[in-house]
Amino acid sequence: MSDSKPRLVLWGVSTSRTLRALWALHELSLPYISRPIQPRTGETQTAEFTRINPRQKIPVLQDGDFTIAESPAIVTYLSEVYGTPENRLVPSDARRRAEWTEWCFHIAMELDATIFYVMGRHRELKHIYGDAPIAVASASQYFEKQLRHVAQTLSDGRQFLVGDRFSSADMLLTTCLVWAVNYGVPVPEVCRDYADRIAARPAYREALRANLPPPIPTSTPKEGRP
Ligand SMILES: N[C@@H](CCC(=O)N[C@@H](CS)C(=O)NCC(=O)O)C(=O)O
Repeated sequence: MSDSKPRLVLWGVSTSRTLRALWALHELSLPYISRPIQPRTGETQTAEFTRINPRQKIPVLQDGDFTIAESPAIVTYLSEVYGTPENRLVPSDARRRAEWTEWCFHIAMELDATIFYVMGRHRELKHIYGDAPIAVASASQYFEKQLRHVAQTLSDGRQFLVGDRFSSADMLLTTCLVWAVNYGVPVPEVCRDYADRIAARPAYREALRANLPPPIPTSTPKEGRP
């Protein structure tokens, strides 16, 4: 990549999904421009952004004339195009890659959808999506049940979910686990220890900072005013 203006543009900050995309950019040490728009502010509904992502969702990555949405897809794209053998986030061996695919789909479908869509929407955001305490309680139990195999997989002392190196499956899982812990969902100790270990990675800490919403501008007093 040239030293000139970065060609990667990442739209979105402040959510667990935008964090994943930022985390990948930092794991791969890629220069990028951040467009720090946020959900539920109207910024995802503008004509400009709707042209970029008709789904009106963040995160979205632009790489020159190529646009890609969905956090797991963004992370995969960045690794496949810009990753090196040392820092790639996707396994290269066919069987490891098959396991990685299985975990990514499982986490996105069973864990992310349960915790972010059902619990997040109908508890934290119930003023927008409606109060549904039974759905929230049952999603919490479902999440707990789905974590059993995660806990079993991690309990043989392994550091990472797939093989013996860090991959984007760890990024997806960690973002779900951190949210679950913060949300008071029972998370087995082996999963909490794992999430703490993964979240200690320098790129995660950098991404957390990059994911902060921009400060609300304070109005500067106009000249001549008291
Ligand atoms: N499956 C998508 C989910 C993206 C998504 O739902 N983004 C939400 C915020 S977390 C959003 O942009 N909502 C639009 C809005 O509320 O304005 C992903 O993983 O990227």
